[in-house]
Amino acid sequence: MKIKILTLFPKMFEGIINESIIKRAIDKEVCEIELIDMRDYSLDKHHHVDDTPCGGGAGMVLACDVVDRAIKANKGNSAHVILTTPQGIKYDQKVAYRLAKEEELLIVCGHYEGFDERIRSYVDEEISIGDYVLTGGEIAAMAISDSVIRLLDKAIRKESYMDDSFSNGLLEYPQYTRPISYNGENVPEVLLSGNHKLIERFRKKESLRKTLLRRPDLLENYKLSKEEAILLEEIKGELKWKNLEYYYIFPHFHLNTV
Ligand code: 6GU
Repeated sequence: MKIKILTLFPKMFEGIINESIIKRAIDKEVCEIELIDMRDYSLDKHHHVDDTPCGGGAGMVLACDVVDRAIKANKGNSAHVILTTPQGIKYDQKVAYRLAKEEELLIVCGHYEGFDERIRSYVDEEISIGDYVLTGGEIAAMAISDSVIRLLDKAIRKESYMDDSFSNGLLEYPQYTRPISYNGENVPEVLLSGNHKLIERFRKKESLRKTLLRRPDLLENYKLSKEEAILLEEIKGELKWKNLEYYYIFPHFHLNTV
């Protein structure tokens, strides 16, 4: 896969392209990341890319002609063009899987003070990485690139992401490693039993328990298998299913109902 990123701050990406999994994926030619400085597409001799807002008001607005030229010069005939903006569709693992199927992505980093509305006409879709505001689209572009690249064949072992939180619609089960006993907390015995059937059942159940306690919204759209439905009933029995238990296990959880 090729990912081209149109940005005013190419240096911000040095960290992710020079470290860890993403660097390895680039070295293995699983993907290529090209950083393109939007300023190169300004016709202005001072390389201005933004201007004051029509109608007045504070801040500067990224100009549509600069972005249009930059997209046209870099999209080739097949790149899927993404604009990062808090007004886009909310990014999640499903979107990551969809984007991972593209041959080429062109990510246009939104501007911290706003961009000309007409830029929307030059992109295929708009993506937000959550309901909070970043100073610019660069960190969003990094989050999108990172989550897509790790799904590419040969970037990481498939088994490493098959059980990821969200990949099957649930949060991931808890993991442990040595020491077996630490500060009075022990690794669950079943994980030391060598019984793969029981281990699988434990993981499925704890994955459901985590999801129920931390992200009950994910369960609303999740189709339970027969086995999972039984496990979930077991869990609810164990928790005695009172709202107060949310606080006990997940103290930062905000209750909407009392
Ligand atoms: Cl894509 N851009 C900015 N500036 N802020 C965001 C965002 C994107 N997603 C969440 N917050």
